[in-house]
Amino acid sequence: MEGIVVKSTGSWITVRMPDGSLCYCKLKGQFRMRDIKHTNPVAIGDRVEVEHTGGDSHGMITHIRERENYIIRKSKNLSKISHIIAANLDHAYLIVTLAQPQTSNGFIDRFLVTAAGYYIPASLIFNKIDIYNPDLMLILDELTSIYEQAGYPCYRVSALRGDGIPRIRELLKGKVSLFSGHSGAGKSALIKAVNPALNPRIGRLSDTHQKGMHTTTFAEMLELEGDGFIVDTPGIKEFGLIDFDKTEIHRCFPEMDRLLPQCQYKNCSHTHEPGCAVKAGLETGAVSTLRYNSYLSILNDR
Ligand SMILES: Nc1nc2c(ncn2[C@@H]2O[C@H](COP(=O)(O)OP(=O)(O)O)[C@@H](O)[C@H]2O)c(=O)[nH]1
Ligand SMILES: [Mg+2]
Ligand SMILES: [Zn+2]
Repeated sequence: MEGIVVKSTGSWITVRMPDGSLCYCKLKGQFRMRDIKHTNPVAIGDRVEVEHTGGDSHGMITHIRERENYIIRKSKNLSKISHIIAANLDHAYLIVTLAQPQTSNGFIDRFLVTAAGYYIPASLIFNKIDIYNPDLMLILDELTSIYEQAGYPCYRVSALRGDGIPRIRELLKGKVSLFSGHSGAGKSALIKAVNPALNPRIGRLSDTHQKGMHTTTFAEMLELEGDGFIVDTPGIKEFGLIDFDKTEIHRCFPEMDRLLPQCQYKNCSHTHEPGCAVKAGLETGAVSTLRYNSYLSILNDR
């Protein structure tokens, strides 16, 4: 029987079976050493074949289905071994806040580049609109227009007040969705607003032990009532990029990628080349300066 891995932190791997029951599993020995690129041979979101061993509640994972996609944690050193945060994601949502805390544009663009790098469709959810003053609302309008023009849907919500929540609930139905964002942006509160029966830890990470310490936090997969899963990523600041080449970065900026055929050079980096359609787009407003600057900054530090 095939199930989906919903937890994989302790010594048991929790697999949700098609009937909704949970099965606590061990990995068959062969997998443990197979994949030396990753510290974890099985990750949440993995579709796995389970053989029951002790009644219905215990089993053995005998097969891991090939992943459609996955994201890894950004590694702290030059180690070639990475940790898979989650696999088989349908959509990635970045929870953005313009205040308390403020999410920087650089952070938003890095997230979007990463999602594109993994071929995961992404959207932005602007949270805490209940506390935005008129100036922030103007910024919100501006960002919404920039990102929607680039091809990323933008939603505005207040997890606290309930604005925009039914729409989000609708989007998540039947999907495996990643929730990411700065600590304190309201990921947990949003999850609770979408599905009050769920109880993610709200407002914990930023205040106590998170800062400065090497805390290991794990993503968790939460099952939504009425179909669907959310992958919450507490404490995960940035995702790692897989085998990324400078010449591919523009692919992760859809509005620039669309213009490449009009650049004079097929391999235009949109920096110094003559006849560059992206640079021309900066003049006409087809490409936003804010996005272009993020592009340059990502290009430069790789
Ligand atoms: N004003 C306001 N505060 C919020 C909203 N959503 C979350 N918060 C608060 O922001 C803090 C961090 O929320 P939490 O869900 O733990 O953030 P997480 O770290 O992203 O999971 C908590 O004190 C929440 O009560 C919102 O829509 N409006
Ligand atoms: Mg949280
Ligand atoms: Zn160009």
